[in-house]
Amino acid sequence: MNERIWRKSFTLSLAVLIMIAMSAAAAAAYTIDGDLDDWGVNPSSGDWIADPPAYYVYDNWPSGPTSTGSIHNPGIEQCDVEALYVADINDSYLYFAVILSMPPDGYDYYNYDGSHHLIAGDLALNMDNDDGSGEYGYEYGIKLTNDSRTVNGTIGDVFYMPDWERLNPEVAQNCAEFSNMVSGTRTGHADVVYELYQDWSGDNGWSNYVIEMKVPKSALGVTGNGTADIQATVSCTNDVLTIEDFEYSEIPEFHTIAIPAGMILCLFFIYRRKRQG
Ligand SMILES: [Ca+2]
Ligand SMILES: [Ca+2]
Ligand SMILES: [Ca+2]
Ligand SMILES: [Ca+2]
Repeated sequence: MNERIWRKSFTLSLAVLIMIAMSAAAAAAYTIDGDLDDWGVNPSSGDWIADPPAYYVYDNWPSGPTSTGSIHNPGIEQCDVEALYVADINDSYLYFAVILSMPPDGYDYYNYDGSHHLIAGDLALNMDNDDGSGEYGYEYGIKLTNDSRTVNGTIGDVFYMPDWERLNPEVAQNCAEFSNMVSGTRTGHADVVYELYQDWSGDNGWSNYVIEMKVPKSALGVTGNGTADIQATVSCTNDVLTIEDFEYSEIPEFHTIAIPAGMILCLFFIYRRKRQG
């Protein structure tokens, strides 16, 4: 082939391949940094609804907004779970975000019989959408606190077949049947950021917090497409948000990533040899 034409067609195909690779990278849109701008969410500017393909539910006590049809009173602002999000962008992970008012170290609630240490509930997943598998149907959980009453491990650890308990039944509103894992079989680890929510640092006289996480589908036993139920709550179960029938996709096969990357590398080396030769 004429050298000049060869070079021209090579440059064109390289440009196309780089564009394909870049658009694939752009789809990996969620950065685990405690900022939900990448979800299209910012309550300070009234943006509670996440951009597609994310699912959302929100219910902010006392003044709304709410997507649940009512505004639930959690007793104290610290127990308000404000929003829950989940997304699948057809890569090897599932992405979750929670907006809540419970600090990462929990909150000491005092009443007539003393102090009660409240914490965030662990994220609960009914990955097979079968209420008969897993306690209360939720056969997977993601550990979200270091509280010693919960299952041993580090924040982000994923557990299969956890024993779910309500940690503060003595002050519970019983909006959910359970809150935290006390045991289980570890299957993997999620990236988790749980911190003060910079974009919406408080409401109703108390701070707001954000939990953003990225969980390998392999740790959740994903073997194909499916639907899941997800629950976020607090240890007294005074508030709960659930997303039902979230549709997730199978783990992408290696060749969908490897073939374009390999083609770019091959072309690069052919081009270099031709230039040198
Ligand atoms: Ca983010
Ligand atoms: Ca609130
Ligand atoms: Ca709420
Ligand atoms: Ca189940």
